[in-house]
Amino acid sequence: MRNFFSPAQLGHAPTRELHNGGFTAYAETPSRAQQIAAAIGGAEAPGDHGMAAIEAVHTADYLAFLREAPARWAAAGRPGDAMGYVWPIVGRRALKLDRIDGQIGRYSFDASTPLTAQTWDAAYWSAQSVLAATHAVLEGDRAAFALCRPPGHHAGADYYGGYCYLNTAAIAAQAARNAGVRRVAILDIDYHHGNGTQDIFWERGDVFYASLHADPATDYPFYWGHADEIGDGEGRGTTLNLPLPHGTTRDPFRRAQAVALDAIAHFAPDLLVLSFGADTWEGDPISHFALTTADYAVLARDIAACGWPCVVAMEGGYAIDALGANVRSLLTGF
Ligand code: Q9C
Ligand code: ZN
Repeated sequence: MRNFFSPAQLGHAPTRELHNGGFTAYAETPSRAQQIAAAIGGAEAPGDHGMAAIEAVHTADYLAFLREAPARWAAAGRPGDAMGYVWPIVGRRALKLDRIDGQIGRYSFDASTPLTAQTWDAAYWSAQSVLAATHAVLEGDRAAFALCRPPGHHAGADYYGGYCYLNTAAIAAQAARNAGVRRVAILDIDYHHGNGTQDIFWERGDVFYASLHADPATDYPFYWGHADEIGDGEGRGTTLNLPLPHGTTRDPFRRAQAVALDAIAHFAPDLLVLSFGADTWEGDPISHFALTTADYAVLARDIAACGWPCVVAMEGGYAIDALGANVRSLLTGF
């Protein structure tokens, strides 16, 4: 199985985030990617597939904002990383504002996701890694792994948040569609709901989104991922949310995954994108499920047994010392 990762993804290193009412060290560190790369025997640098696949998912004004915001923040005389502090209430007009602070509110949804001068390059190469894995699968590989970091599933077409800037799973799914793949399914087994991916494909009948995640009644991102969210319009019935309680162990997780795989099988995809977060691990510092390292291989075998060509995109996972072993365990299942 080929693995893809670019060293340019390491440049993004925000110093801190707002967490539980105070500033803490940023959890989504460059060392996450280094630990994973070391544990899986290294990774190939992706080629540069350019902007087209990114522009097929994200709006032009959002991409321009992401690229320009850090310089504008610095020009405003601000030290440190660009961080927002004001957000529009749901339903407010999407005003075209001038000041950087207003624009951060417009293009983000939380205070845990700073922008740095290196953020754009790292996110761009994270997207190139998933595109390289997608092309490997389109060219006949059964599965390929993209060591995406920064992660992607919280980023929408025109917003960032949850440590995510460009939605790598969505970029992979849309690139496959544009290459002629008729139906694509995304299975998201990160601890958190992939609100960005859900939003991007909400009204799409050609891309199925299924997610297992901590119940948003108790967990981030709170405002998405409830069981009654099923998509709309052409996409009505092609979104499936399976919230799970704190303490979830392998067997209930595996049963929920089987429900998702059944629904995906009914949809009959030609390709699967797996959004994989290892923050479901029992020792994760910001999460509350109880999967073990060995469980990931079991879950991956259940997925692989369905027979769909599979692009695996890395999402979360914050127990740095266990992260490499957890990803290696998952990949052995393919
Ligand atoms: N006090 C991913 O796993 N912080 N993102 C939650 C709770 C944001 C996680 C704060 C968690 C984002 C890709
Ligand atoms: Zn997560």
